Amino acid sequence: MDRIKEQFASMIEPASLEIKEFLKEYGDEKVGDVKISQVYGGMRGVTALICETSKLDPEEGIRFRGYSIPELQEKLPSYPGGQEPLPEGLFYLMLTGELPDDDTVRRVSNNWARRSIVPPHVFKVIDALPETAHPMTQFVAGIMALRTESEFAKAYRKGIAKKEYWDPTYEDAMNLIARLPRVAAYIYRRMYHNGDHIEPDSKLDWAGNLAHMLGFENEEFKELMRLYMTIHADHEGGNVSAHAVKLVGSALSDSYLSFSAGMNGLAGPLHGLANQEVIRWLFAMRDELGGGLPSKEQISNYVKQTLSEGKVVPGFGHAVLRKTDPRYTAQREFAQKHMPHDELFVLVSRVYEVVPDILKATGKVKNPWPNVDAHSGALLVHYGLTQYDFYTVLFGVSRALGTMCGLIWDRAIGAPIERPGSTTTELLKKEFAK
Ligand code: CMX
Repeated sequence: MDRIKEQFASMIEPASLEIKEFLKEYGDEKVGDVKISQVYGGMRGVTALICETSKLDPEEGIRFRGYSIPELQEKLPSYPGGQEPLPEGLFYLMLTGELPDDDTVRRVSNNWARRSIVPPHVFKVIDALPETAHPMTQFVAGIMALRTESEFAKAYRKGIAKKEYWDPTYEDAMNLIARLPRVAAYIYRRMYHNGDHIEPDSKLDWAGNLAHMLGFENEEFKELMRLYMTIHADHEGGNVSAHAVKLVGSALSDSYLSFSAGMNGLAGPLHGLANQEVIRWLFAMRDELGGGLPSKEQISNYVKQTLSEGKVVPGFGHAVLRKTDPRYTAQREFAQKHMPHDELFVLVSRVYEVVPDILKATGKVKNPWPNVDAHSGALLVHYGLTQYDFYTVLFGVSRALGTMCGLIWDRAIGAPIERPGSTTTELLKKEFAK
């Protein structure tokens, strides 16, 4: 058994016991009342899930196992000579609740490198799709093709005991995380570089190797990938991608089935696809205004035009957050450090100065501030990754870290199948509209 797995195995019993005892004592307490408006309103603000890996505070933003993004930047190990946190470290933190040292992070890197070989049929499945198929379509097809390797599906068929479910789930999760960068890079090179693929470099870390396979050898870009993969990894349990993984996983669907469900959710424009939509929208604005850097007044008019056409301003707003997303801030700081005069970064900054007041003035947008997707594309464009249709795939690779930790824990503690109740308008009216 590998050492990470061994350590995780030793945590299962105490954690299960803790939950059991907590439930015994407090199981009948209430965590809140649900209003009819919440039943119709996408369950906003209803606490109905357990997610141990991270918690989102509306005012403060995300904390991973209690650590904010600046704290992760300070406390997680970096690549030799680098400054950004290694996503391997965040994975370990989310899985075990403990901060890793350099050795542990190297162990995670090596573990994933050992598992990273993608079977050839996965590439054939991707190749069977037209090159014009959206990268997220190709990504989900690739994930489903990887499912032939599912250890959980094999073990379940043989007749595994409930107590052991976590073990093949851990294997699947680790294999999936290890293989996703290769699948993502394959799609990118297939679509945008004539299928001129780049072999992995097993000496590199997980995110550095992804950059390398995409075709970017610039050290700064590798640092960006490390930061990117860290900040997109998890956003507590109720967002569409994380919840879809958890929901589908609760039927004992394996990691591949569950993760692809999450990726189908991430591919929606109100969720992860917003990173592509932001750059598409910024480029369209620039083109319409004749190129160059638009003035604040021009941006303001363009934003108002977007709203008047009944569209959303991509990259702004959030279902939970009520302030600027700290993931936006982390990316802004990266830009200020590495590319302060980049024209697209200056445009993103101007948009930040203009949009919130306009959204506030609508009187209905609850959070006028930018989210993670408002910034990520500008950084990628700077280093030459301009093919914005691909951006959500990068988000997806990162999201595997949090969702797979969650799934391993769900199997370890025997989380039950999800089955919330539903009702009808007629029944609600009968009960309340007297
Ligand atoms: N532009 C225009 N209108 C917006 C808006 C925006 N950026 N954000 C919210 N609104 C509108 C909503 O569409 C809604 O309008 P209606 O009442 O006419 O339906 C109203 O304001 C109230 O919405 P809300 O309660 O403030 O926001 P929700 O929780 O319903 O939705 C989100 C949250 C993210 C879907 C929404 O803010 C949005 O569409 N933003 C743009 C897309 C985006 O950036 N998504 C990425 C989010 C982060 C991520 O998951 O990656």
